[in-house]
Amino acid sequence: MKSTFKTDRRGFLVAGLASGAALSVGGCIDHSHRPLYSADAHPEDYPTVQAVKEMGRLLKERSEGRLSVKIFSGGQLGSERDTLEITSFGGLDMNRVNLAPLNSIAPMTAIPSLPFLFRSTDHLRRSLDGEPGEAILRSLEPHGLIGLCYYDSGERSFYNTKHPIKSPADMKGMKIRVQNSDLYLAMIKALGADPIPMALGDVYQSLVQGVIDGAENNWPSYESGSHYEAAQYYSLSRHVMAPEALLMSKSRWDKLPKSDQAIVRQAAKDSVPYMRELWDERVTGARTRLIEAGVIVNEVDDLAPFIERMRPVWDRFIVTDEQKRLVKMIEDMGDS
Ligand code: GTR
Repeated sequence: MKSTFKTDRRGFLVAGLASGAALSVGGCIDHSHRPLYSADAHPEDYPTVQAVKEMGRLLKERSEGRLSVKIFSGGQLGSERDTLEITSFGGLDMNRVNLAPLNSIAPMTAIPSLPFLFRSTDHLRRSLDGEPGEAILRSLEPHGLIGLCYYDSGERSFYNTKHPIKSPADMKGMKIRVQNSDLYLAMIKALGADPIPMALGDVYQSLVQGVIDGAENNWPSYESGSHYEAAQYYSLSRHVMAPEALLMSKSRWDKLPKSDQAIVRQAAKDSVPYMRELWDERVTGARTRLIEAGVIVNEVDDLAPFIERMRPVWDRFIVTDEQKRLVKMIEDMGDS
C-alpha cells in the first residue's frame, strides 16, 4: 500500500502511536502492557464501537488485566483507508473497518461486497460464520492484517437530495459518494451515476454543499452521520450487505504469546453475538426515528434492472478459482 501520511494533528497522533510501537520493537520502552489501540470511524455509541469495548472487557477479564483495548472512535485517527494502512505496517494495533476499503488490498474481500449476493441477514451470518468467512479473513494475513471477526453492517441503500430512486434511470448523472473501493466505483458506474470516493466524515458537508447528490449506507450510518438532514430521500435498494471486520496488526499479533493470541481471538469471537443484538436493535431504532423525523422512504418495487446492471461487477471482481468456489458455496447455502 502506498503511504498517505499527512502532517496534520491526526498525523502526529498516529505517528505517536506508531513510534510507541516502534520503541517497543527496539526494546527501549516496554509497551507490552499498554492497551491495544483500536480505531473506528463511528461515534462512541455505535454498535461497532460498543462491540470492540465488550471485546476489551472480555480480554481484560480473561487475561487478569494484562490485555485491554483503548478505542479511538469517531474517525479521530483518520479515514478507514488511512487507519488500515497504519494498522498493516504496525502503527496501530487494531482497526474496525468495513470490507470496502479492503477490496483493492485483498481481492477475496470482494466476495461479501458483491451486489445482491446475500438473500437475508441469516444467509449473510451463516456465510460469514462458515468456511467462506474464515477463508476471507485468512486472506488478509499476507497484507499484514489478522482478521479477528466480522460484525454486521446491515443492508445498504441509496439516499439523495433530489428525488426517490425507483429505477437506475432515476440515478442517471447523479453524483453518488462511495467508499474507497474500485468495486463500489464500478457498481455506481454500472447504474449510470457518477461515483465520488470520499471518507465517511466528509459526506454530510458534501451533501449540504451539493458536492455530491447522494450516497449509500445502512439506516444506522444514515442516522448517525446526520446525512438524513441533508438528503431526505431514502430508497430501499438494499444492494449490498458487506460486513464490518475487526482486524489486528500482524506485527503486534506476532509479538503476543500463543496463549494470548488465543484469548484475543476468542474475545473477538465472543463479542459477535453481542454486536448482532445491538445491531438489530439499532437498525429498528434508526428506521423508526428517521421516519418520524420526516425522511421520505420508498421501496424499490422492481429490483431486476439494478441486479441486471450490477451483475457484470461480479465477473470483473470474481476472477480466481478460489473466489468462484466461495461465491458458489455462499449461493448454494440453503435458507434455514
Ligand atoms: C458504514 C460502515 C463504516 C464505513 C461507512 C462508509 O456503514 O460501518 O465502516 O464503511 O459505512 O460508508 O464509509
